[in-house]
Amino acid sequence: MSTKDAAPRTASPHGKNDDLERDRTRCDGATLTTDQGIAIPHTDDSLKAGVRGPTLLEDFHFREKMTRFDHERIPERVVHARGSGAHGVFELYESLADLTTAEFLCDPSIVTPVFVRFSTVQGSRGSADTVRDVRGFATKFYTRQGNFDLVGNNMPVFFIQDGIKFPDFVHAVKPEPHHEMPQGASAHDSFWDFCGLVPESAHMVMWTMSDRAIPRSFANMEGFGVHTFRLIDSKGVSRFVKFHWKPLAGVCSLAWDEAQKIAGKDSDFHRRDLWESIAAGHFFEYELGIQVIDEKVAEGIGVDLLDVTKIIPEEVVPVRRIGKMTLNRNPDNFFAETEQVAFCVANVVPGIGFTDDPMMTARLFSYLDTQITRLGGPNHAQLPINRPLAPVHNTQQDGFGQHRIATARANYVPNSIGGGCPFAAKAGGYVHFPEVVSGTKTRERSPSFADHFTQAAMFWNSMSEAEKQHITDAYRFELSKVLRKAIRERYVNEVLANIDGDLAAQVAAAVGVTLVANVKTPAAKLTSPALSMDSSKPRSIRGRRVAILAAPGVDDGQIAAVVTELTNGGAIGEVVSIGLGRLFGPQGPEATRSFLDTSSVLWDAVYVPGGAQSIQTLRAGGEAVPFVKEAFRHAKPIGATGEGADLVEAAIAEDLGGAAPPRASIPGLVLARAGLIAAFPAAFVQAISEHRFWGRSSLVPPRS
Ligand code: HDE
Repeated sequence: MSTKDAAPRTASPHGKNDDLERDRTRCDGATLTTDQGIAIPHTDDSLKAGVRGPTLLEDFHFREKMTRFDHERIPERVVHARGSGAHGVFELYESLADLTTAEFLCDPSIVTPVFVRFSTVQGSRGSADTVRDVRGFATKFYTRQGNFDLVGNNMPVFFIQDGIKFPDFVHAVKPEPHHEMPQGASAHDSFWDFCGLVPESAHMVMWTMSDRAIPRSFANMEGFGVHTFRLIDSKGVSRFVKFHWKPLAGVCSLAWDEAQKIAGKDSDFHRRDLWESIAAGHFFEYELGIQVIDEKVAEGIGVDLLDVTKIIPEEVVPVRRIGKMTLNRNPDNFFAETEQVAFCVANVVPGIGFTDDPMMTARLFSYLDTQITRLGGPNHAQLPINRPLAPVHNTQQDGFGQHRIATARANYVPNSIGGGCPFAAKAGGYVHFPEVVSGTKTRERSPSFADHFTQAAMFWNSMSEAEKQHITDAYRFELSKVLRKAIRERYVNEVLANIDGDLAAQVAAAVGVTLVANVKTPAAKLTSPALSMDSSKPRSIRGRRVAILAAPGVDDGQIAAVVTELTNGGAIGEVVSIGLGRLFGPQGPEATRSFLDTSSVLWDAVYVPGGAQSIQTLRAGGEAVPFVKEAFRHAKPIGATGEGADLVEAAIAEDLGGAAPPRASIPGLVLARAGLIAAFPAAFVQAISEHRFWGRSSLVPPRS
């Protein structure tokens, strides 16, 4: 029974929130002290020999305060440095006891607390959110059997097939070594050099050139465990499984021009959206999905499931939705929670197991290893955000940052001094799947990993016309930034020509290279409709932000009707004006944004209400028309009532070079003159729920 629409239950009384409560400090009425608890009466002046004399070394308060400050930063993650986190809960729809012994997947009455961290990959901690990049989607399930970390991405494949190449790939995509540029971007020589020489990256690069790499919100991204894992049942039978997250808000993205501008206007765009949405009670929701396939059956589906550059199309093995995750609580402290959280692919619970995917094996080593440096030693599992809810007993000891005081006299197993404690688990402990393994040691790639282009072409073939155009534009943009012509030539001729001839030709023409290769587009024209974002578009306006452009003299009644409709649907409508405050009289709406502090790119839709004087002021001010024009370019829904329609029509005519087509033929444009005003709010909301009207680009003449 799906409980998809039910409100999330709160986690159990002993959930992660209660667990973290032990460590939350509150300052209400407290006295300032040193770390030793010594009360401090004064912290504005250091201890000096005379009011104009030297500061004394004796000043322990000054020394402690400065030393602590000097050591506040820890190394950022070597990849995925920029991230944002949230707490939540996972609720299972129905028992999967026929597939796994993992308790949190067998008992629907259990509410499992989770912590999720979303991230970009390439940029540093302070880089912009809306860059073209893969997004990390890492989830820590605090289950009663210990922590299960699903450390996934928002794309289901990866750039390389063997983890030994990960350092090379990361060096190539990160800023170049001599001048540390560019930040938060793959559009540079070393990335395209590597990808041109490593064609196994072709499929993943296709995904990163698609709009999936510029999501509108973390709420609008799918998530993927990427690797093939195992589910193991109580009889020890193992089946292959791929994990998916399906966002209930639908999948949608920004326009590339918009994403670049947002990076300057509000580099915290996704972080702010996550934070403000949760604070406003618009929780982010995702269903956990699984594709389960018998290992023997998997051998016959034409792709090697140990190869992370391949997917199982959803049309071949459907995704079964098994539960819902709701992100419903912002962290209290960014450093303590989002920065210190440590995910590890090796954190699995009984009933979930690994496969021989050579990328997975590398990851099983890398995460704990990197965290020992990043979090200052081996005891980071004791940090509040990382510690499991399940009790921890073992004989591991000492190391930097040990927080426990072990009282046992025997710190080894087996022992008789401590009565044998801690005891090995009698039942229910983690047992590795007893896979039979044999083989000759070799540094070779399996021939079953060899086909790099069929699924890249399948992705391309499955896109809508608008998606194909965006992908083509992305290749053009990125390769245009590559300074060395030989790298551009190689990518077009040795990679794109193997995927699609038209794509290769269009990109070649734009980046100044000649398509010399025989186009070797894969013979089988495979498609998978589920790959198109059109198949999972948003259906509601929840969380959408609508700019209402108004000046004194506006028709308040029109604003009120639209705001009510937006609020009812869970969207936010804010008045943007020539200044902030109550510009429309004491009863009128308040302008919470002005043209000075916001920008068209920060909104999902624009509404221009009527009122002759308001429209006259807005047009004279010179900001409103470009605001609407830009929204039009970015394919956003635009609505206007009364005289507002004049302003919108003027903006569109300007954008289309004076030749505005008939209004009815412009998708996503909702205009209502006097007679239609009553029906307007519902029609406008309907347009917003469709998110974007990419088809509109055919009306817009190309930029000179
Ligand atoms: Fe990671 N990855 N990765 N990765 N990865 C890290 O671990 C690594 C890969 C992913 O929000 C690091 O603690 C190797 C695939 C996410 O804290 C590091 C390989 C996928 C995050 C590391 C991969 C991911 C990381 C850096 C190739 C999708 C951020 C800091 C074998 C399934 C988690 C850290 C967070 C972070 C290694 C490939 C996802 C260095 C060696 C494939 C979401 O350990």
